[in-house]
Formats: sequence, C-alpha cells, structure tokens
Amino acid sequence: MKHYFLPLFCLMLGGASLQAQTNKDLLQPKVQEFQLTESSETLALPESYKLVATEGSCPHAIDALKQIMPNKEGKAKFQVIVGKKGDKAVKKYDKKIPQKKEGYYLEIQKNRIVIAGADQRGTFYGVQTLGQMIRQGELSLCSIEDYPDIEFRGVVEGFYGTPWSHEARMRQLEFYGKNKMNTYIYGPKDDPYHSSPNWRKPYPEKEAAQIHELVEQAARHEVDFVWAIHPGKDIKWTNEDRDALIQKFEAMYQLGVRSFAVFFDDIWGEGTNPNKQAELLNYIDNEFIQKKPDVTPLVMCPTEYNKSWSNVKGGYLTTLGEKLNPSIHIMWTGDRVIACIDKPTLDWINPLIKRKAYIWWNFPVSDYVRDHLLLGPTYGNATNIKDDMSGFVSNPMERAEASKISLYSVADYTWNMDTYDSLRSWKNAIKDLLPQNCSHLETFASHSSDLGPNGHGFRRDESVDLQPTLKAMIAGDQKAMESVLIECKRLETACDILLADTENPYLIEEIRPWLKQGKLLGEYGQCVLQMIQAIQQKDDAFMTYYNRARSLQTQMYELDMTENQNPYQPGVKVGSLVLLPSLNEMFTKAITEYNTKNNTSLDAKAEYNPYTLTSDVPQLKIQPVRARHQDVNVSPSNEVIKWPANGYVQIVSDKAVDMEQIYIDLGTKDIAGSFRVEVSADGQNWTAIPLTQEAEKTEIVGNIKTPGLSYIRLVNNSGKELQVYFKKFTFRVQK
Ligand code: LOG
Repeated sequence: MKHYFLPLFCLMLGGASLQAQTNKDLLQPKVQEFQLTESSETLALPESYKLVATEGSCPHAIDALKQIMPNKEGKAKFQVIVGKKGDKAVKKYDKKIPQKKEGYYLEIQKNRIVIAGADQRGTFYGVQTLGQMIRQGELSLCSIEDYPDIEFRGVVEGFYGTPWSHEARMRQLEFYGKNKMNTYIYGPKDDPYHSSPNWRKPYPEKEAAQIHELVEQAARHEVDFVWAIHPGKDIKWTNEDRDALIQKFEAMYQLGVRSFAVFFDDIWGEGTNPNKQAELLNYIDNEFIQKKPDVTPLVMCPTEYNKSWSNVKGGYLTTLGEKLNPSIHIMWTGDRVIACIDKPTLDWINPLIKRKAYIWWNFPVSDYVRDHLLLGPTYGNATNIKDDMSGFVSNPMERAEASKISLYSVADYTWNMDTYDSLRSWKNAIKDLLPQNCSHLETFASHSSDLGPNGHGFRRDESVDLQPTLKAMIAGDQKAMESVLIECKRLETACDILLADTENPYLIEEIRPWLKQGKLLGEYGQCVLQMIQAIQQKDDAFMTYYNRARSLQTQMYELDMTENQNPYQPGVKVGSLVLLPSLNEMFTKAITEYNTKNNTSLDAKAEYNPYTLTSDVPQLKIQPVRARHQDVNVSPSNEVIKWPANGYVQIVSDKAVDMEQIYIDLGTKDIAGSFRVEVSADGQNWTAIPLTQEAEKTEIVGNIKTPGLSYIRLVNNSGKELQVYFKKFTFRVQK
C-alpha cells in the first residue's frame, strides 16, 4: 500500500499547546541567531520522515540524526534535509549557511527540517541542536544560524593524579560532541607513556587498543583527539631522541591519531632550551605534520607557560615566537599558573609569541587542592577576547563526571562569548548532568565550589546566595537564623537524595565522600541553630543538642581523616569557605552565652583538631598541623627557614597520647646534633629523645618510649641561628 504519511503531526498555536516547546535559551551552547518563522507555531514530530541527504557526505551527522529522531525513516512527505555546503541535498540553502567553519543553518518548517552545515562538523552540530529541540518538546517553527566564536574548544586532560578511566573518557567524548566542543587533548601527567620514563616506547597492546577506541569515539562525535607527548624531563637533543619522538607519533598515527601536541611544562634543565625546542618542533612539523595531509596543526605547551614565570629578557618566549613555524599553536595559562583570561593577558603574550595564544585554562583542575570539589559556576574570563586567541581548552578535575558542570560552561563560553552568562550556564549544566535531581545537585554544588587556601592563591566564591543571611544570622537576626536552618535542612536533604541517586551513578560515585560530608554539615547547622533556640527558650533539650553538635563535629573530622586519603591534600571539605565557618562561629557564640547564663564551662571551641602548633620561628608560626590515621604532620614548607637559637616548634595534643616515633627532615645532612626533640606530659617536665641520622641522609628519626604524652617540641640547641629546610615533621601515635 502506498502509504503517505498522514498529518499526524499537528500544528498548534503555541498558546494552546500544553506541551513544552523550544526554549532558545536552553539550547547549548547558546545559539548565535535564532528567529521564529511564524511566531508561536509549533510542530510535533511526524511518525515518519523522508531523509534527503547526499550519500556518504556527513556520516556522523546522519548517524546522530537517526539516533535522535524518535520515528521511522520512510517514504513520508515530511522531509529531513541534511548536508554540508556543496552537497546537492542542501544546494537551495547554500546562501543561508554561515560562512564560518563548523557553522550551520537549521530550519524547522511545517513540512520539513533543514540542516545545512558549513562542513561535516557544522552539519553534525546542527543535528545536535535539533536533538536538543526534540528533547525539549514540540519544535518551534524557526531558523537558526549558528557558528563558534573560538576555533579550538574543549579539554586538556593535563592534570597530575589518577588519569581518567577509559570508560570515563568514552563518556567525555560523547559529551563534547553534544556540547559542540571539538578538541580533546590527551596529556595526563601520570601516564608513563605520555611522559617520562616511557614516552619513547609504544603503548602496550591493551592501552593501544583503548586509544584506538577513543580515536574512533572522538571521530563519531566530531572531536579531534589530540595526543600529547611530554618528553622534556629527560630528552637529549640528539637525532636519536628526535627520531624516537617521530616514531612514537608514527605509532600513534597508526592507532588513528590525527592531531598531536608536545608539552614542555613543569621541567628544568636541558629540556627547557627554547632554541632546541623550536628546532625539534619545526622538524616534527616539517617532516611529520605537514607531510600527512590528514593531520591537524601541531600544538605545543611552552616551559614558560604563564606570565609570572616568564623571563622576557631571558628570551625564551621571543625565541619560540620568532623561530616556531607560524602554524604551530602555543599554549598559555595566563598571568599565573591558575588564572582567568582577559584582554591584557592576551595583549601581553600574543606579540611575544607572534601568534594568538592557545589557552590552557587551569580550571576546574584540582590537583593542588585534592580535598575540594570545584562544582561552582565557571566565571572570570573576559567576554571581549574571542578574536585574540586561537583555542581555549580547560584542564579538568580527576573526577571526570563532576568536571562536566564546568566543561558544559566552557563549551558555552567558547561558542558564544558575548552572551555568556555564568549563572545561567551553571544551572543548565546541572540540569543536563542530573535532570531529575538537578535542584538537589544545585544546592550541594553551591556549597562546594571554593578551593580553600592554596599555594596558587586561586579562589572561587561559595554559598553566594546565603552569604547575606549568614551575616545577618551572626549579627543576631532571628529571621536569618530560620532561613539558615531551612538551607541546612535543604543541604541535608539534597545530599541524602543524591547519595541514593541512580540517574548518574558515575557522578555520585565520584562525589560520594563529599555528599556524606555535606549531609553532616547540613545536620550540624540545624543542630547549632536548635541549640540557640533552646538557650532562648530555656529548653532542657539544650544539652542533647550540644552533645549532638559535638558528635557531628567529630564525625566530620573523622570523615576528613578517612576518605579521599591521597598523599597530597587528603580529606573531604564541603562548605569550607562560608557555611562551616559561620556555623562554627554561631556554635562558639551559643556556648559562650550558655556558659555565662548557667555558670558552666562547656568547651566553646568548634573545630575539632586535637593538635595545635606553636612556634617562635617566624616562618613556621602558622604552619598547619593535621592528624592522619596514626601520623601527625606539620605541613612542609618549600623555602629556607631561618631558625633562631633556642627557637622551637611545638605540638600540643588536647588529650594524652602514646607517641611512638618522630621523623624530621630539614633537608640537611649531619644536623641532628644541632637540634633536640623533647616530650612532656604536662608542659613542665621535659624528657629529651635520642635522635639518629644516618650518614648522607637528611632524615632524622627518634623513638619515643614514654606513654601518655601531650607535648612534643623540636628545639635548635646549636646556640646560633641555623638555615634549614622544613620538609618533614611527623610523629606517630599509638591508636
Ligand atoms: C601543569 C598541569 C597541572 C596544573 C595545575 C600546566 C601547563 N601544567 O603547575 O599539569 O594540572 O599546573 O596544578 C601545572 O598547567 N603545573
């Protein structure tokens, strides 16, 4: 039976429509030009459609289209016309296609849908936009002209720590395609075949097969898979090493890789020579990149990759600028290692390197603050710099799924810069990541965005909406207390719901310790405010609330000590910038008030850290001390310490402990005799501990045999000021 498609789709007046329809503000990334054809008319998708396309022209776009169209392909009247510029199928629309790489024209009419791309990738992006419209509901009759602001947009997996899993990368690549990001640079610092010692060697079979699979996945989602090498730690400027590098690239080419990068970041010594780097890179460019017509331009990361490390007089950057072939992209992290990018940043670097910088944005990377999750809005980059950079890629967190909150916004920012709105983008990102539980994820993320104090000095705002209320609460405003109580309840509820969420199990697994901490924080907040109410109402329940608040403090401390125990920044922090400190302040205020009213002496200190450090060595006075399992560590310092005669560093425990061993490293040999370690139960009577230091070693060890101690200190007993490092101060206590 000749069965023409019946008008099963219906045209409705938008006002009369009960179903959702296209919301242009939710199209991601935000589209450049959106025009309703006949205002407020919508189209429900027909049951079947006829695909009009030029055979073999845009295979990835067509595959994607077949996946998103909910209905069957057939001999219907309703046409879906898909193709790229030059294809017969879209010839009629040629003039409407934006004259921009990766752009597309999309038109929704009563009887047809047209997707006409400037190229294959543009066509694929047009299909992605259509997919988003279909997921929203009925389609508005409209036309869209869309194109990216930045040529290379995406991600550099360039962090220290556990590299992303293969499965996580597969999901990432799909996500990039959906969000119109075209670049994934593979450069995890801890892949030994990317960096030293194995950069010269080919990947073992299993890893090679996985890379091949990633390359295919990238192609399916129109992403350039850029494989980066990091040879600078031990490279010799010899023909042998040059050939080893080319051979490795050749092996990667055989695996399907068509885009390459060379990183020279975080190295010292021989590898940093700009003339040698330029010579090698030009050789690779001339002999490998340019010789293969299907390979994209080479990308490099310099050794001086940010302004604060740049010695312009030393000539490193100018040498690269002058010598590197003009087609080679040079990466740049900004004015510092971790920095947002603005016009002055680019006006400074571009003339030096004689090309537009390719931005390596170090956000939301958290490899220097591993106890924090960076889930807040993505903000800080200028919106007037689209013509000043060639690429913009973001270095993410070790937690791949959680990084998507920020990466979504990076996609948005790099596609359509003028209209970028960080808050809107953040909310949409969260909806996209966890549609059903988005409000809960938003609550949790709003209190999990700052990095805490860190060596780079890069911070993010946190608990933004609640800040004025917290201030008012501390000032004694009753209404504000109620609002904070509600927010703490909301946080507890959000964490509880997310802990059992099954919509995105990968995300939940990654952030589970922080959700547990968030739940405790929410409970703690409610309890503190109940304590205050009890004081006001002279309620006998006060002591119960007090004991519970104490218990919650201990539980938060213990979680911090037991989960996410990486050796760098172990622990789990939530709400550490505003919410927790405000609640602690309230706790202390409440106890102080209670003590005054009732003539009691309850401990008003909120933070539960049994160890405190005191010192009269100026540079060590505020060094943090933290207990981890059985070890109590004073945070190391990188600088030379001027240690006065008789100067000390002392740790006091708030309860007696059995200390076992102490390890000290002052970065200096034969120094044990100039210091003494002594311990005490009461701070009055001290016992010296014999110290040993092996020849040629910098570590000093002492065995402590007395049980029940509360004090331990290290004293300079040389009679003069000493200059030493402070690399380690750890003592072990018996559990
Ligand atoms: C590294 C990078 C690391 C990041 C943040 C660059 C170019 N290199 O300080 O691997 O993830 O900072 O810690 C870097 O940023 N070095």
